[in-house]
Amino acid sequence: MKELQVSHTTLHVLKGDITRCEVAAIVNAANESLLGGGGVDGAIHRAAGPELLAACRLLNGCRTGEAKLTPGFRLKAAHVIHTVGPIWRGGTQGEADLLASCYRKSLELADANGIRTLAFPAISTGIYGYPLSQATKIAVGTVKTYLENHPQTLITEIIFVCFDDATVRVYEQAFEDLERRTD
Ligand code: AR6
Repeated sequence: MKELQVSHTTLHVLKGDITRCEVAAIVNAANESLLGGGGVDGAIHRAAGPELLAACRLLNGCRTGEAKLTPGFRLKAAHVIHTVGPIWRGGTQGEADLLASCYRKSLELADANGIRTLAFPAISTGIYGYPLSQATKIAVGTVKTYLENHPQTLITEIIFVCFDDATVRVYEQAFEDLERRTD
């Protein structure tokens, strides 16, 4: 599927289930309790096994826009980066900054832990109701800016994992828009 090169890092769009990704870390779209939930969070906890919940209990939750790290336990990924996206409340409650912060903090945590490959879900666009095209621009734009501002990053591969075709199309469009802007 579509790729975008940003300095020495390749961004990919992939359709599928993030729990099956063979990367060093997968990002979880969690809630502030970090004690599990539905959507991608539920899928990650099921695939990682009960040890993940036990590890999350020790973290004392996570504020919206922040990120915390655990092992991946039974996942193929060695690590899970748990981040908490904003609940969409019409766009006037700082949602865009908080969503950008999720991506930035996740990348900082990856770099701080020597993680070279990671996969993001479309944070906040499911149960939390963030409009998909706006969220996607923030996701791809924030990652690109981070990579441009961190030439020493260890990260070589970032996969945006989309659960359905509609999401794939929106991410591919966002890649094309960025490509066009740098031509
Ligand atoms: N792999 C990849 N993407 C997935 C998967 C999967 N296995 N499952 C769902 N998605 P959501 P949010 C997509 O609702 O909006 C939880 O209860 C999904 O189609 O998982 O940030 C938490 O505990 C959508 O595109 O996360 C929080 O309470 C995207 O992942 C709340 O939901 C995000 O949807 C967080 O809501």
